Parts: sequence; structure tokens; C-alpha cells
Amino acid sequence: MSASPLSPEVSTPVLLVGVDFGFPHFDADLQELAQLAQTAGLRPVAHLTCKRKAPDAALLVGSGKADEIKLLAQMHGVQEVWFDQSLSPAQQRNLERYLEMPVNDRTMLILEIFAQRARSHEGKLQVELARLQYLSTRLVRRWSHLERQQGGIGQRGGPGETQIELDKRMIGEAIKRTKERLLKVQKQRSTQRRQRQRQGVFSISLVGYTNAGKSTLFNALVKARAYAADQLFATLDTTTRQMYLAEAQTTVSISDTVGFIRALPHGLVKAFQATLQEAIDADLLLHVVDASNEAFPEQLQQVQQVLHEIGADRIPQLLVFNKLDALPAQRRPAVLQDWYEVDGQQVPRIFVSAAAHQGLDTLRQYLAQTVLAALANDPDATTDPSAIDTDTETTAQAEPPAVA
Ligand SMILES: Nc1nc2c(ncn2[C@@H]2O[C@H](COP(=O)(O)OP(=O)(O)OP(=O)(O)O)[C@@H](O)[C@H]2O)c(=O)[nH]1
Ligand SMILES: [Mg+2]
Repeated sequence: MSASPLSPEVSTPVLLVGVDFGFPHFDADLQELAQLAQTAGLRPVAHLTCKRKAPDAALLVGSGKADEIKLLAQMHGVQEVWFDQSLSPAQQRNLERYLEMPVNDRTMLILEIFAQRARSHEGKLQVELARLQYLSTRLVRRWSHLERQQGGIGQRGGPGETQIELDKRMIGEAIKRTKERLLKVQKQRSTQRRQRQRQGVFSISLVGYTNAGKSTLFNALVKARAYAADQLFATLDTTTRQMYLAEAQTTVSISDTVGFIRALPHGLVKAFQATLQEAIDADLLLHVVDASNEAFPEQLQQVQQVLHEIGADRIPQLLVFNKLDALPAQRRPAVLQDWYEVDGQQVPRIFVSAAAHQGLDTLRQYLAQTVLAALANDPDATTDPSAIDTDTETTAQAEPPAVA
């Protein structure tokens, strides 16, 4: 594989390509891919999209389109091409030969960002594991491809196979070692978690699509200093703090977690399962949504999907629709607390602006009421958001809730 080492200091000019196969989440402007590229330290200088009924087995796109990509790449002096869609190992190789430059896909980009971002020992191990696993699937497939090329029936071996067998074994061993080291670190973490549970502390986890504003909200609520930035995956490690809720006269624990994203590489979901364990074990999820992003319904669904995958979809949720300040006047909701339907269920929702500190008192009151209900041992208690007594904060307006 020919992924160039990415570093934020070197900004490599790249061309972004998106192929529309008619899936609903096709991003015609390649906005998210561009943001991912920038986050990884690349400089998108041009982009190209095209429509196709089905992927071409050799190049993903047709050869005419590949010529166009090549021309555009030359015109803009780009050094790499990044596809929004997943490339098979064969497609990647063929495209690299055809375009005479490194070609990669979105999965690789996400893996690169995670690799750059990981700070803690555990985070680094998790990313390492995901990368090794990604690499090993590529090798397996590359190997079977070679085998088909070389071997007739009964014919075995060949120089390519031996080398790849070796690589496979080395990667297999590295995966095993990384897993063992990870297990050790995770044991410590789960001890800490058990201690918290034994103390009966009510635990809240912030989850949501990357860039929704989880860390900003976390900081606003606990006055911590978690890293918040306008880039994807600013946070990789879970941070947990204690938060005192005056209204309930009790202290709860609250955790900021890694952001979710559409089609998170499967290896990463698995690798980060331990980090997200925090979310799985929570008593309440604050699902933060960037209400100012027009793709928010899609992003919300993607988060639900990952929650389902990690077994956290049964935990009670409060939807926190953030960035209220960034909503244009015609999209501002009339009521700031209501219910919103997710997968056929009515989920309580509160609008806030974490950055402008709007709606935070209401949020705290909601949390206090939920904690009190839980302490009173009423498992079915779901606080009705519209029943929260708010005096100064609600800025109800006449317009209908166009966002809903
Ligand atoms: N206008 C506006 N911007 C906000 C608000 N809350 C957060 N932001 C901005 O949104 C961007 C992302 O915020 P973060 O808090 O880093 O988002 P996150 O969900 O933690 O992102 P990841 O850690 O990448 O998953 C930053 O540029 C914030 O300043 C808000 O209420 N209003
Ligand atoms: Mg964050």
C-alpha cells in the first residue's frame, strides 16, 4: 500500500473523488471528505464527482472518468487522489498504476487521523490494532489474488506467496501482542469503572457525531478543559469528570467520548469499543446533535447505528440539539424542549448552545430531575422535557419548529 505518511505540517495538495451509486448519503460537495482531508493535514485543491450504476471491478470508475481524473490531477499539480468510497485492494492498485500516484480511500483517511490524534497509551494501542487489522485484510485479499494468478490446479507456492505468508505471520503476531497490551490497560480502566459503580454514582456519557460540540458542552458543564476544535475527531480519549448538580444535591460522573462518523471503519468500531465502554455503561446518554448542520438527521441515524453496534441503544437518551445560536432565524424552533422521534420512539429533546451558554440551566435541571427519579428507584421515569420549569432561559418564538 502506498499511503504517504501524513503530517499536519506538510500540506500535500490532493484531489478528492466521489462516485454516486445512488445511495442516499452521497455527499455531492464532498464536504465531509474535504474536512477529513484537512484534519489529516492534506490540502484538497480540486474535487470531482460522477455517477455510476455499479462499481467497475478494476477501477471503481470507468476508464473515461479515470482519464478525466488524471487530467485534473495534472492540471492542479496534485500528489494524491482520495476517494470517498471504499476501494478494494485491486482497485486501489490499478488506480495507482493508471494515475501514477498514490490513491487511497476514506477508510484510510480516518485511520490516518486516528493515528495522528491518539495521545493516550490505550488510544495508541487501539489505533495500532485497527491499522494492523486493516492491513491484514488487504494482505489476505492480495494474497488470494496472487495465488489465483500463479497457481493452476495442484500448483502451490511461488515467491510472492512466501513473502506474503511471512508478512501475514508478522502482522498476525503484532496483532496478538497489541491485543495483549491493550487488555492490560483496559483492565485498569474497568477497575476504575467498577469502583465508580460500586459507589453508586449516576453516570452520564456524551455521545454524538464528530464535531457536534460534545467537548464544548462538556467544558461548559464541568468547566474542564477538554480539547474542542473545528475539526473531525478532536477527541479520541474518553475524559471523565465529576459534576455537582445543585438541584439534586448530588454528584454525577460525566464522560466526553470519541465522535462517531458515517461508515466508521469496522476495525475502529471494534478497537474503540473499550473506550466507548464508558458510553455502554452509562445511566444516561446525552446525544449531542449539531442542529445547524443540514445533514443532522443523517448524522443522528449514524450515531444510533453505532450505539446499536456497541450495545448501547437501550440506554435512556436525551437529545441535545446544539448550536442553537448558529441556526438561521427561519429554522429556530418555537419551543426549546420537546420530543423527537428516533426509530419510532419519542426521545426527549432540548435545544442548547454550548458555545453561547444558552439552555444549559435547563439541561442541568433536566439532569437533576432524571437523577432524582433514578435515586427514587423509578426505572421507568423519563423526565418530560416540556415540564421543566424554565424562567429566564427559554426564548420561545412564534415560528413553527422547522427543525423538527
Ligand atoms: N456556533 C456554535 N458552534 C459550536 C457550538 N458548540 C460547539 N461549537 C463548535 O463546533 C466545533 C466542534 O466542537 P467540539 O466541541 O470539538 O465537537 P466534538 O463533538 O467534541 O467533536 P469531536 O471531538 O471531533 O467528536 C468547534 O469549532 C466548536 O467551537 C455552539 O453551540 N455553537
Ligand atoms: Mg470532542
